[in-house]
Amino acid sequence: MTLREELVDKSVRLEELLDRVPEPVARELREKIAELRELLLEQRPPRFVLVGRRGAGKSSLVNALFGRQVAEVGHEKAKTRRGTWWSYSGGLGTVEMLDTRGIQEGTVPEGADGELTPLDSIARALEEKGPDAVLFLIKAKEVDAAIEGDLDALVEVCKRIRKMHHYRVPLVAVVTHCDELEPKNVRLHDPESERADDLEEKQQRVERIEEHLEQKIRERDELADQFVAAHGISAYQSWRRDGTRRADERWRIEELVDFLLDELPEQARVEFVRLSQVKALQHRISRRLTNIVASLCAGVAVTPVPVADIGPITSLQTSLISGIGYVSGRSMELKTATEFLGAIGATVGAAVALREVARALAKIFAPGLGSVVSAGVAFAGTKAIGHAAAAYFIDGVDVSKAKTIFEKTRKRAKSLYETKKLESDDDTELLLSVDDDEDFSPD
Ligand SMILES: Nc1nc2c(ncn2[C@@H]2O[C@H](COP(=O)(O)OP(=O)(O)O)[C@@H](O)[C@H]2O)c(=O)[nH]1
Ligand SMILES: [Mg+2]
Repeated sequence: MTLREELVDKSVRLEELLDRVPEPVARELREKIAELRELLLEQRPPRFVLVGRRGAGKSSLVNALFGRQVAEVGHEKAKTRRGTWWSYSGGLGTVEMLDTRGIQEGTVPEGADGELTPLDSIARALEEKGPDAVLFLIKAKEVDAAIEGDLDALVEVCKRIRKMHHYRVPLVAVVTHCDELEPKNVRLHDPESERADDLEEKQQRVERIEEHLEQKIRERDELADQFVAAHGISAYQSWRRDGTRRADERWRIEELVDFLLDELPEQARVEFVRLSQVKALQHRISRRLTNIVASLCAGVAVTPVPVADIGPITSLQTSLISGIGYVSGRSMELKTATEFLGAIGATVGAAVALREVARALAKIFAPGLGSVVSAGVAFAGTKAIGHAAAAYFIDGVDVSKAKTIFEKTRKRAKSLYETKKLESDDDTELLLSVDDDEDFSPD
């Protein structure tokens, strides 16, 4: 079975189990299953509409997100013809972009969309697929210049989207070419080798431009309520003919990814953190997955079910490991999880986490043993697996370090669970209260 089939199968079985769980826990756990599905099963590439003049840096932004050359910079090729969603793939993932260039230039349509105006051809593409966000790109030095025309184009695009899809798509303004601001030779991307006051001066200039642009956009009533913020960046990278990178002057791209991540629907998040390779964000998604699975496992543990039904717990944990492996850039396979467990098991010996949890769970169905204790074991075991897997796949720690993290996290998670248990005499209340984003990383 592939991980996908396994997850589909197990989440269906879990939902059946939840029929025996009292409210509000059942509802809460159903929501978690839905979240897990969206994150791991219904995932798809993020979709952005790019609005900005020729040369604003749209293709460069795509490359900056990937950290590699996936889009042609400097000139437009036929394949990036306007009015088509274009997929850019960089090994670890895909983004879909719709370049709206041409709207504000008022150029005569060419080629395939012969009779269509630029706006109509873009509208046709928008009809096909709704975007997750609109990115408005403008060069730092052009923010002061006449940008009313660009804003008109932006308003048109946003209006069309709203009319077609009945939602207000988040709008993020990206101020590009910030590296070219005065003081000119101060390198934003290499702050250690610059004087602090020089850097500050340049950063303040960026800030002022962001504020100015924000104000300009907010003045447009049609945009005000979907506008999120303006974000200054440098997307500059250059490549040699042989494809190797000659220069990387990217600045604040990781923050932009972080920022955009919040605006994306669940389905597009895993793909986005995977392709952009921002470790802190990969950790954030991993922690979410871990928390979801930990409370699901604890939920299953307090469910009065026959021993034969404990399968979902081990499956969920295996999915968690594979999911974290996937977020880090591995392929979405059960093998990823097995390999990790094998590696950990090699030093942990027979006490493999999954088996231990299963054994503990088996016990709870024996008469006389309180189930909540074991829910704590399931919870702590899952947290430990999640944190060890994140350290192993995302940070690349070695097996023995992963094992240490596993042990430490399990102890901490267990004591957290027990503390919460003392505060609450109700199983269901307890389950809901341990579902937090507490950081268990030992370092
Ligand atoms: N210095 C600097 N140059 C940039 C930046 N972004 C793009 N460029 C350059 O601007 C030119 C146009 O960029 P491109 O991405 O093709 O713009 P597009 O027409 O909007 O797709 C290219 O020469 C890029 O190398 C940036 O942030 N800083
Ligand atoms: Mg381009």
